[in-house]
Amino acid sequence: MKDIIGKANLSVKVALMLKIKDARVVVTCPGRNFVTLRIETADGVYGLGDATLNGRELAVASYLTDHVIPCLIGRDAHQIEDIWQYLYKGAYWRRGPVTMSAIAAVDMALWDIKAKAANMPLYQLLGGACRTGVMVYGHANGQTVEETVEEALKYRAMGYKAIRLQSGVPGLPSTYGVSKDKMFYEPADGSLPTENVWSTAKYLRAVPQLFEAARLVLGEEVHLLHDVHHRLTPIEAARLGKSLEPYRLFWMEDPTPAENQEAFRLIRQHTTTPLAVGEVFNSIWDAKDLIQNQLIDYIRATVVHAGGITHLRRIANLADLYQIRTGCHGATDLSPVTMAAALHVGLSIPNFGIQEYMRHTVETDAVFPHAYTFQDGSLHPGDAPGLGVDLDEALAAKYPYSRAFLPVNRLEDGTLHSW
Ligand code: EZ4
Ligand code: CO
Repeated sequence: MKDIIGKANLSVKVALMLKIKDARVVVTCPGRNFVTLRIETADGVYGLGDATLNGRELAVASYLTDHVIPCLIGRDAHQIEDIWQYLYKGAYWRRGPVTMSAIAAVDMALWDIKAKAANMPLYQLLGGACRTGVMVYGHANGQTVEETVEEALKYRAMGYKAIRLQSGVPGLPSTYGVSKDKMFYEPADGSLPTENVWSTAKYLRAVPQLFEAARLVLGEEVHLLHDVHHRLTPIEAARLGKSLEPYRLFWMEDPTPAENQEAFRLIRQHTTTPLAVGEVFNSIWDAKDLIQNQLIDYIRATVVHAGGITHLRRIANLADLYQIRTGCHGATDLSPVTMAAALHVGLSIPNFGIQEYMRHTVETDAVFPHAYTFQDGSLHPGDAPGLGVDLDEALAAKYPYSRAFLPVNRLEDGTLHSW
């Protein structure tokens, strides 16, 4: 009895007010640029948030340093929802990737602090685990169909249960999403944007051939995915979806841009290939019509670009009502801090679908030591208190910011693509 009372008293000792004493932004480039927010409380507990916006990193760094951090000092780190509302509504200028990435970084850091203060891995505070791990998909890509399928075999040998396939398009010199490096793919590749050439006709001929070969070699068990990178019009996407039906894709991603959410209705009417979209979304309003009209099957909004854990959970909750599952963006430009946050969310929500997982380089993993681990095609966030990711600032300082852009895409006659 005494023991029980002693334990109860211990739990009361958890600080109910955690005053934010300091916050700073760390920009580092261990192979690619990352922007990280570190919030520290008067008690010495600190939290990390990712604020990386590929190709526009310094805009978010300034937003945080110049406009957000001064408003945080002295606030109670426990008041995550109130601080979220304060930064969102209080800014007057709502939404947009820069603002929402900055808010996301604050939100992640505060959840990290709260879970550390509670001495629990974050997923426990979010309701606890709904599954044993978070199924991930890796990227197999190659210049030719043969090369791509060979890469996919390597992923399957590593235990992956889901693989995204991207192949070079015959007749086009280079294709976005198809890298020279295999395991560590980095699309932001120039200090000025490189230019790719695009032909929809050539692409639409090539993709079904890739998936026909992939099913023949890889069999029926493994999940196969494909990313269109917003390159098609709705009717072209409808045609691609239809032509891929025999190969039973897990999803066709970003078939057309979604500024006009209604555009997906047209694709939906023509194909049973499942649809995923949302890696560039930054708010629930970007997804509202897509979700409420059941125009998609997977929502790809992420912790870092869609307002943090607090807002992503709101999006996931709405999606759950309409039998839509999550499939969060998880490319290398989302730091290990975002990956960890995504894993805690993915483990704890009812409608988790799949998580993208592009491996970070050894240099990035050294700057961000983390507790999450890969096993049997799934990631688990680990049981360290908080997010389970740290930042080695001394090591980070050795990698100064290096400007890098995502490529632009032009049609063969020079017209800038995509819509
Ligand atoms: O183009 O992360 O699904 N993954 C992707 C990525 C994105 C980059 C953009 O920064 O589409 O490769
Ligand atoms: Co994508």
